[in-house]
Amino acid sequence: MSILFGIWSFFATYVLQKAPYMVGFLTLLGYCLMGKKWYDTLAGTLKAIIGMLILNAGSGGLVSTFRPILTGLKDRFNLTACVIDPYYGQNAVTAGVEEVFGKGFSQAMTLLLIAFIVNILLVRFNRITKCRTLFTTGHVQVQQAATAYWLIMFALPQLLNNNVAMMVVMAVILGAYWAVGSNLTVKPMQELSEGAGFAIAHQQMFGIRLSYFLADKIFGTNGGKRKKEINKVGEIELPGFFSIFNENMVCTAILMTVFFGIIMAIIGKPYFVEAGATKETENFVFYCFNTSLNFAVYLAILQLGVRTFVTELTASFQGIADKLLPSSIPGVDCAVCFGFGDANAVTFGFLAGLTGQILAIILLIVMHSPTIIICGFVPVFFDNATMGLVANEKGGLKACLAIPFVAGLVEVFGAAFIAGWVGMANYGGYLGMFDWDTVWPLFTVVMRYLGYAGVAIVVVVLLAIPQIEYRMDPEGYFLITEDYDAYLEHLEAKKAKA
Ligand code: ASC
Repeated sequence: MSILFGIWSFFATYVLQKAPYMVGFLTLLGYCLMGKKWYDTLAGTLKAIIGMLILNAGSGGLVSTFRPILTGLKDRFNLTACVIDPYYGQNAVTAGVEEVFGKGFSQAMTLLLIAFIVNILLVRFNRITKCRTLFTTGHVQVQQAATAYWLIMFALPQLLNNNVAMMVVMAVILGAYWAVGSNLTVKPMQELSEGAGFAIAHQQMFGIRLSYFLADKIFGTNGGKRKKEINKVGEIELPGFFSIFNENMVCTAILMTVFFGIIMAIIGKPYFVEAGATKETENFVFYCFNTSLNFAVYLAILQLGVRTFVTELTASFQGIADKLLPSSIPGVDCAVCFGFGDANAVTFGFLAGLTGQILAIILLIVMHSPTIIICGFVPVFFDNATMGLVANEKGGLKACLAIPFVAGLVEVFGAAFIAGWVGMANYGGYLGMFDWDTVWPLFTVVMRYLGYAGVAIVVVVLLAIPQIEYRMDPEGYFLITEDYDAYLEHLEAKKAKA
């Protein structure tokens, strides 16, 4: 028994929670199931792990360089504010959960495991459930388990005396959210990547689908019903001087230097000297310029990581789809989609989202909101860049700017409401990613006011979503994950008939 527990504990700590090794494990399993030669399996597994590690180096570099700049605003102006950022959110749970609910978070790993099993079962029986995607992003699952723990205990205090009921409720809701949310991104991602064979398993999955839907409805062809030229970011030929913006690295470098240059100038040199980021003797303008250029550097690293691991993971996943989880594809980190579509849409989506968030924060201050939010780098960049990229595919430049801008407003207002209401703002942070500023607050309200009936409503609504999507195109629904070329032919045939 203790050996089994040891194996499980090793797996939970070093595989389940660490995306590179989870991806490596799935690649290994997939290739083994396909009966690949051992040395090809070894090579593929290593490439998958290394690719994810490179991706993490890129996203980690972005986060560690640019997060302190945004939170510097808070320190510089002595604001008591709630930072929306997954790591601040996790710290807030750790710091506050015991004090507020009299319950520590020692059951987090059990919750994670049961919720993951719920996800696997929903995919295993997908002829009934219609769920096609497996969540593989462990670090995000940990953050979400922590936040869901708080939100659900707040909504259903009656669960506090019943550990078993609490675990079941939480695991079912969280597992269903993982399966259903990532399933919603199948279509946007298959279109964006031209059938690369992955979905997104992150924190803005409903946001991705909403962005895809609205971009097409408002700015695009409305499902082919409207004749319209879509001016995608990558297709716009800028004249003269502006043509340099067509080059992604140059565009990112210039825009980030302007944006972060302004923010860093507002914060001022003494703050950065005190934080040990620069020296009194170093030229501050040079420091700002160099820091801003690193944005383009980390983005390039991140894209290299994507190119390294995506083919290995999706090719090997075929083995899992054939033998264990039929018609399924892996759900991966949102940064993976930055390797597809128009690279500049990532930058534009981020800047539009940041503008929306800053405007919303100013409004909170002006309206004397009891909870003031500070934008964290992770939501403002990863959410809005992803949604911008998706919006651009369906609705072009205008969608790529408008949708993340509105999303930026929603992220701040949604976070201010939920973090203030449930008391997480008092501990300085909230997860703050798009789904957690929209659908999760909604779940919390429903459960808080309707109790167990609310739990049933949340679960039924979640599980109904893939059913509705399936009914809209029963023949194409599984084809899109099984054989993308055949799916495209199916779409053509459908169009010809109509
Ligand atoms: C998150 C989180 C990160 C980033 C990363 C993006 O939600 O916790 O570290 O997004 O996953 O690549």
